[in-house]
Amino acid sequence: MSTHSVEDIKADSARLRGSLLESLADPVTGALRESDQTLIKYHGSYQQDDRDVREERRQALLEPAYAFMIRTRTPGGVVTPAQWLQLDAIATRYAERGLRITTRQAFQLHGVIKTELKATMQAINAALIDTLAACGDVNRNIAVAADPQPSAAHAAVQVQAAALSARLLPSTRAYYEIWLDEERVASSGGEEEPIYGDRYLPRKFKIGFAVPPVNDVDVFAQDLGFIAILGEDGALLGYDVSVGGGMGASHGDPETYPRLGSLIGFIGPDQVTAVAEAVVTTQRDHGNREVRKRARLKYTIDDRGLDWFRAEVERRAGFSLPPARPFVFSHTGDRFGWSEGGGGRLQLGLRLPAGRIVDGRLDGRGEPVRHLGGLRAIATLLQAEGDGAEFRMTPNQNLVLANVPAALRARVDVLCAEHGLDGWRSATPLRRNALACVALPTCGLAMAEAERYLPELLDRVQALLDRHGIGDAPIHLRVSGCPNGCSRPYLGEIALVGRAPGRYNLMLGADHRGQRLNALYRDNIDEAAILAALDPLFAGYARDRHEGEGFGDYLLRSGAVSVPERDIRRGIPLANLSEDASA
Ligand code: SRM
Ligand code: SF4
Repeated sequence: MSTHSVEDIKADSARLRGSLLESLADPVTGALRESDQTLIKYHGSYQQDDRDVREERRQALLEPAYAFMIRTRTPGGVVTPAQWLQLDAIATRYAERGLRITTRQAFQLHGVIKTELKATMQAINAALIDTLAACGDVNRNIAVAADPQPSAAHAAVQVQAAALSARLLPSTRAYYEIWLDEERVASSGGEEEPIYGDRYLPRKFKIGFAVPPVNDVDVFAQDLGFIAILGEDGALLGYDVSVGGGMGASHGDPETYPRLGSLIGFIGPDQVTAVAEAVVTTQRDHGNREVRKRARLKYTIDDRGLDWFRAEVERRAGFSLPPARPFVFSHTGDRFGWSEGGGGRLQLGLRLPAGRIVDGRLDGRGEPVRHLGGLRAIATLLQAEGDGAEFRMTPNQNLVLANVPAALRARVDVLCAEHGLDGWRSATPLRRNALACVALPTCGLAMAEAERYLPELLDRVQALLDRHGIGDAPIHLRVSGCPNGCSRPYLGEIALVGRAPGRYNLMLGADHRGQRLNALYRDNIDEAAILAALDPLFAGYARDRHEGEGFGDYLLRSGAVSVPERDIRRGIPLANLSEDASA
């Protein structure tokens, strides 16, 4: 769809209502009218079709197997055990393939048919979770460091992120009228949108809050990133602000590229809303509305310059930003297993391959899993006896059971073991850290497999590592079915980016801290060629790596891969912030 038609659809939509009610009521097709397919995204849903049966249905002269994906707005990915149980019941009743934890700490449900869409939305809202603005050209679900344990400031950061998420919601009542039967009133369709205006943003917008030393949210991949700066006593002093991160690119189009965010300064905790609104409205007013592929904030900044952007943000916010303060990231991964959670409580990090939570088959290999049932049993226990325990989805598609009373540990362990949820115990670091986007069969943009291919790929890469005697190397591997980069592949030490069925670009050389992008190593190759390319690199790494040296860092040191300076964010202090403008 051209940029102009998306811009027109937004402007003509009566604040995101369009003809959604008519589209939903149309019994002749499982699809929505074309413009409503754009608008429903702002309500947290995508029209999709099952690509596994697309050709078969075309030949049988049937319309595609249309169904809807629904994504929640769950800032920081936090839900109560009761909400978990409700979402599980909704997924079991209305969706296919269980629950899916996304790389932005949301739930996705796939395969909801049009006639059940409204009931599903109502059930989600009855669980006190909404889906408003989970997709579309607005601020999306806000990502927050998932592990509450390393810092006492974490709770304050989570509260601030949730408040910002609410603050940046569109004001339209369309969502409540269409899905929750709120009565239309005279002003319906003409609501003021003080932050967004009538055309909303030029493109999607993403915010993340990191709490060093962990960079699980990949803060430099966010349009707007807040890096918590903590005092010696652990108190929250404020945030360094990063702008213009983003992963999406198109094959063969140098006008599009992944970009790491640039630091523009430090703010106090009470300045978060003002800065966020200044950044969002600057992008609203100056983002590219002509060429949709160039409409993300990263291009606005590169086109106009970081100094211009910072000055504009300062002008709108009404204060200037002092230089960013020092911080250190050690890694982007999750912590698995039990740990102290503060206040005598415990927490448990669980590995969920590619975030998919199902009972039955997890992948094409026929291995049975019972993760959905297992987490249901755990949620039931925590609901009854957990006394404030909660589920936290991580940006690495995993789960943390937080604030668990120590007395429940043994019973949770039994449930994990019974349902195969203790896979983290035996998983190698490669398997623990791997990410894959959804891709086929639901993603309409997928060029190659990702989630379904991950287990097989991991088997082969692991076997290769084992052969070189480095099976325990903590390598970060990420797979995306296309260059849009939903698994943030350009921040993987090894990444496969889909080109065509069975073919990928092999990207290498990112670091463990989310501060360096990788680089293209081999273009459009199949699995055999990928393994052949990795083989000598693993041999060299096994032979020559320094103590504690990551694979990506080794590849750079050995000269196998080079990454341009603009794709690296060095640790603060930066001597001269404007140098970063060249990035
Ligand atoms: Fe994404 C589009 C899935 C995180 C960059 N993404 C899509 C769609 C909706 C396909 C579509 O437009 O038709 C995918 C739905 C697949 C499906 O069947 O469920 C999809 N994206 C996902 C999820 C579910 C991947 C996952 O495996 O977890 C993640 C949902 C996040 C959430 O809860 O909100 C997801 N997507 C990301 C991320 C990572 C992040 O935000 O940290 C990125 C890279 C960061 C960025 O935005 O730059 C990302 N998704 C994209 C893009 C490229 C945007 C661009 O600037 O060019 C698209 C395509 C588009 O927007 O046109 C896209
Ligand atoms: Fe789909 Fe591409 Fe995103 Fe994967 S990276 S979910 S294939 S849009």
